Amino acid sequence: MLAAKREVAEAAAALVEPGMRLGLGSGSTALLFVEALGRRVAAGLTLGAVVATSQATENKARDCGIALADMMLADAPTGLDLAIDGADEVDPAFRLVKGGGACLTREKIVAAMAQRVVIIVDGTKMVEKLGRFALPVEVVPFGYAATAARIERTFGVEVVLRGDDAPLVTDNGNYILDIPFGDIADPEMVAARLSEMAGVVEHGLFIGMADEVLIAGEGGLTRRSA
Ligand code: ABF
Repeated sequence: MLAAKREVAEAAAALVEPGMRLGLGSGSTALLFVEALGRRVAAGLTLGAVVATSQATENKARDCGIALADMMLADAPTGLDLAIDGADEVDPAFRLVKGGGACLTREKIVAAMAQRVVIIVDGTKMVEKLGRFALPVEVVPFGYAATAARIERTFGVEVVLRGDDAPLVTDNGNYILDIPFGDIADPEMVAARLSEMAGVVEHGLFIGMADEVLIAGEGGLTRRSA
């Protein structure tokens, strides 16, 4: 599995061209990509503005000698040439479930900024139907029990607040509710219903965002375009 992730991470780093404005994803595969990119930067590759989708990725990028733009500032980049990120599930229509690492909101903002979004996964992430992986939803802590109850009433599924002894707090200071759908029959409908709910910051369905998927498997690397 690690070898597959490394292979796909190296292939993603090879897609980066000099001067590109880049979005760096989160999760173990994306962090391997950041390491591979760091090696190219150390070898002389120059980049345009680079933004990270999580504190963990920010730390890794800095360790690898990659300079980052501050996304909290008014003059932060508003567009990117390429974003490279992992996923928890990818279906045949390139719809994604993301957020297993609790970074979905920044990941979606960065993907929305990018002209081209490349998703890097190992073959186990490719599914016929989304939903086996519980769908992460980032919610504001204020009134989160009411938000959870509204989600449960809407979809008839019991949600789980992420965290063991205490709620997990995201990089944005919010909580994560996981919805164990099992099978999402209509991802567009679920996405639309969640987006209009008070208290929901963002959900982990990424629809119409991925342009390409790089898949590492036993037979080597596959590249698919939307
Ligand atoms: C992020 O990290 C995600 O949105 C997804 O939740 C996760 C995938 O992690 P990994 O590459 O470790 O499987 O990209």
